[in-house]
Amino acid sequence: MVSLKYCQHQSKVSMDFLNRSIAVVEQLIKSKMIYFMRVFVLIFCLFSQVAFAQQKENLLWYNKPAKDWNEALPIGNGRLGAMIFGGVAEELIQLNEETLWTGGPVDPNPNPDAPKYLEPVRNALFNDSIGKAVQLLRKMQGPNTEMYQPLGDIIIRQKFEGEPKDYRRDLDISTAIATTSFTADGVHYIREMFSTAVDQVMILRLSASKKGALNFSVKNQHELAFQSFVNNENELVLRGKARITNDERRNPKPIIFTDERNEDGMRFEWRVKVISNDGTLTTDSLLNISNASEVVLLISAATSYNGYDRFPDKDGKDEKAEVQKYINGAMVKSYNQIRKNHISDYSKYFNRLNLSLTSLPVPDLPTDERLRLYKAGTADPKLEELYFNFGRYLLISSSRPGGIPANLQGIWNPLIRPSWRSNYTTNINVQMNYWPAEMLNLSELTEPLIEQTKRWAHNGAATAKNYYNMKGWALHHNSDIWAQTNPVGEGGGDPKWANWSLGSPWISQHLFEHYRFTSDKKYLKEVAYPLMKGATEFCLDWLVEKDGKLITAPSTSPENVYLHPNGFKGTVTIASAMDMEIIWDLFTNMIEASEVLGVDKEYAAMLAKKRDMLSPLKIGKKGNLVEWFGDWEDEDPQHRHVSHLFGLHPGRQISPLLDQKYADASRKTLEVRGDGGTGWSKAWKINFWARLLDGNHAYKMYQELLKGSTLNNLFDTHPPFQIDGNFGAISGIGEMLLQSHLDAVQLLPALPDAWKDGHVTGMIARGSFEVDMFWKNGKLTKAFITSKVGNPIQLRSNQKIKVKGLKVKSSPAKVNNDTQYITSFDTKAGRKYEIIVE
Ligand code: FUC
Repeated sequence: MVSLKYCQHQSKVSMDFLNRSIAVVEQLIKSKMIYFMRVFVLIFCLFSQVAFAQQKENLLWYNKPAKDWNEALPIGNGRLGAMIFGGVAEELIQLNEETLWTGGPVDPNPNPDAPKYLEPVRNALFNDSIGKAVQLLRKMQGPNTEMYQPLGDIIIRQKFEGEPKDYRRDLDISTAIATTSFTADGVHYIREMFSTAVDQVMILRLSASKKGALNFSVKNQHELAFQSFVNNENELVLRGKARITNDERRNPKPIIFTDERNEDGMRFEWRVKVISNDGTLTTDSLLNISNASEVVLLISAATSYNGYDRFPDKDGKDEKAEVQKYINGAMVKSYNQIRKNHISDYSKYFNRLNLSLTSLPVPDLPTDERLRLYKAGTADPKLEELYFNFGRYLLISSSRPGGIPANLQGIWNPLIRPSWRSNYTTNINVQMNYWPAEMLNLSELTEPLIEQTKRWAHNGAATAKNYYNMKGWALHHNSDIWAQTNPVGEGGGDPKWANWSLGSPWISQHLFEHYRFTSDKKYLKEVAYPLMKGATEFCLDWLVEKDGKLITAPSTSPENVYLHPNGFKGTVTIASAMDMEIIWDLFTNMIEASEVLGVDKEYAAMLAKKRDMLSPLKIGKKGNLVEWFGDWEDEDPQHRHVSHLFGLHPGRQISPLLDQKYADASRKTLEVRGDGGTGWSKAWKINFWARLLDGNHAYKMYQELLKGSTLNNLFDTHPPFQIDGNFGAISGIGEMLLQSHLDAVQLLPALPDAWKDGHVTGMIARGSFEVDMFWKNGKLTKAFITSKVGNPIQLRSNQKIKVKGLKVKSSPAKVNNDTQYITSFDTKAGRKYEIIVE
């Protein structure tokens, strides 16, 4: 075994502290220094309580192993992920690597016949021949996307004497470290695991409180064909290949790993290296460790993925060399060094924001038990905080600069045929993943999405041209690591999802939002604006003029079905509200961007004219916001998508601060839709209600999500697990506390009665301001605004405020029956302003 220098356990800082302190106390007793001992015990008690209290805040913990994947605990460094089950005699750790996908680069023109159907589709729609339009749209479809794949499993079989007791497993989301521990026959065993972005390895340390008491074996496995062996370095190696084809559980295809030219079929490899100071290692097909005291398993993985446009087999990276590189890099460092670097890297993101919703202590119960009680109606604001922080943990662990965006399951997927291929769905899901990033002070983590957008723009230009003969770039409803952009469905998909075509304008919103939060003009000029302009070009070509209005045709309202007054059901129509709102949003952003950059003045004026011609928002007979071209009923009035409220959130076209009648219509729409839905649907509704400035209803939706759509490991469930709900929910909480989409920075816009006293520090508002807020009895008591770049600011608050040291006036503004206050002032970059409530 390789030996590596590392000092005693530090995983449980407070446990260690306890042990060391006991030793000191014993010393003191021996030397009869009773007086000093008393003083010491007092100080120790004080400190250890602080340590425990701090740790418990951000801890998911359980007193039994996971019974299934939905109870296992996720760790990740953006690229390497694991789900830890915490088994005692048999531990299962299921692994992922973010680039392991089926297939290879896209065919830019898979359906050369597609363009010829566009005019007939439009004619059919204009003649209300919806059946015919659907039939024709199927002919305009292309291949389905590829699928995200599992990397394989590690199985650890541990031998010990006696019955295991004092079992516990936890995930500390303040350090991103998972720990499993138990006692057997008087020996305390601890397993500590994390995935570090610094060294690109996962590391698992097993230890026993008694010298030489560790006896276990390590095995690897994969559901598909693989090679496994122990190499000369005593590393357990698993080598495999991803399939070249994709399929679905309900329609499996034969498993094929290679094409004739060895182009596709991603290669992958992962290794487990054993490092220990004592004990013995024997190898057969397994690593067998006996009589060790402390063992570190160094795990790294790589695939041959070499970019979205390169064949992963033929032109793939040397994955073996990559794995070797990571292992070699980590080998020269001590465990404690790796651990320390990991914590400081992770906490530089995590510690930026702090939310407190209560001064109550954390209930001393396992997380699953707390969730069970919450579902039964017991209030637990600490659980609401924990879920919020867990969402931030998940984003930091699944989306890191240099990587690819978090997919439908972030980076955690155990299945070779995952639901919805664990891909990117662009009609809500992938966007929802990134809603919280900017405002929760994780702006850098949007980099993978921005980079992916460049790839979409490249492939999407071919799709716009080859499918529609149009300019710009198009992105349809599904995508993958290969940045596929064509309509999916393979001729059999329902157009209500497969042919949805407005991915490029929607994703462009994220490009502009990144600018709005960071004020980074260089980025706006060089990256965002050209991509946004490409999406605009597509939209301009895609719009059709009809009766003096600009409309889209074909159009859907994902993935809903209408009941036409003429007695037929339909999915495809013209000018759905969502289409109009998305295009309104892009044109508005383009107009603002061109102004900021001082470019394309005439172009912007043309866009403003076109924006005015867009088919307008309508209010229906029920007082609802109309979803379809006409005020038609829905087949399912409680449908999970609420696409037509795009303008309320994530857009900025509808707001009670702009025009109460559309806000009221949105409220009515939400009332008709109800408070149910899938996990992500409830998450979206938190955001909607927050934007309607109804904190209590937003909070109700948060409760609905926690009660009805949350698994024991706090993953969101559709069902099954989808990470979008986790991210959408924490975005909603952000919207309850701070809004800035209408240029003013609104403090505590939708605080619910349930969160009477609290504070949040480190949130970000558009215009590049860092905001800290403190409140009592539901009212703001104090705030701090740090101006990052020196933009002028307009604050909107429910109370009259002053700015310490500045002569500013807080002027009243009526919103419905409430009075709000507007306070404007210039700021200096880097200066922190104290806001005092009068
Ligand atoms: C959209 C939703 C589904 C699911 C899928 C991944 O198509 O309508 O509910 O979330 O994405």
